Amino acid sequence: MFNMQGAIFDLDGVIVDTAKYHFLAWKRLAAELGFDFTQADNERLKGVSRMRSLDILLDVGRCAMNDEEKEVAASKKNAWYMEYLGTLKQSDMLPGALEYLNYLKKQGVRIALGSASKNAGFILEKLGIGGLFDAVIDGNAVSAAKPDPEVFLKAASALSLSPSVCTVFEDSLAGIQAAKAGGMKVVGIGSPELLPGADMYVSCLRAMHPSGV
Ligand code: B16
Ligand code: MG
Repeated sequence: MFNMQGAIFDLDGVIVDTAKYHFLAWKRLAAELGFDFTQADNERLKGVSRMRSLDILLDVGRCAMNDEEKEVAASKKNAWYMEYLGTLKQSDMLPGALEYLNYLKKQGVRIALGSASKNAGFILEKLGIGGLFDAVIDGNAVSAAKPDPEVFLKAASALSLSPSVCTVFEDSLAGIQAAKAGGMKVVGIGSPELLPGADMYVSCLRAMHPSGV
């Protein structure tokens, strides 16, 4: 494997599948606005910021909103999303994620979160894994969205490590581009066809654990 002194994890699609809850909330907003929003449309929102996601949704429904209306709509969607997250628990983590985090911890690898979500702290708390992270850089801490490397550079810096000894785990194309732009190794969670540019690919974090848990 790579010289991995730091491991930086994306949240949605890597540690936990929150995309299904985002989908329910965006679909509810679309219904209120009078149009349908499909699973295929939802794929376009993965790894994308909340406000950019709203723009994509409005594009799907051919709707226009001014900035004030957008703020109201995004807040409404987020309230529904947080309500859906209410039942989230540790057993909802993606296969092998908890085991791999614990394994890295035992190996002395420093661990950070690098997510676009402004709800990352809340989600880590619901999963009961906040204590495993040496640093959390989320949507509240960055000004430039992926594929800009800011989130991962801030994560490496918070771990006091050079990007060259950090490995990023990502499920979105913009995230892979961000990690490469930051000079890090990147493991794509998914397929090379959908996520070109990663250094290696696995279907989930279970495949990273040496004992294959
Ligand atoms: P929030 P990640 C991303 O998480 C999601 O993939 C994306 O669908 C969402 O719009 C974004 O977080 C912002 O989330 O509304 O909670 O701030 O993959 O970067 O961990
Ligand atoms: Mg993701």
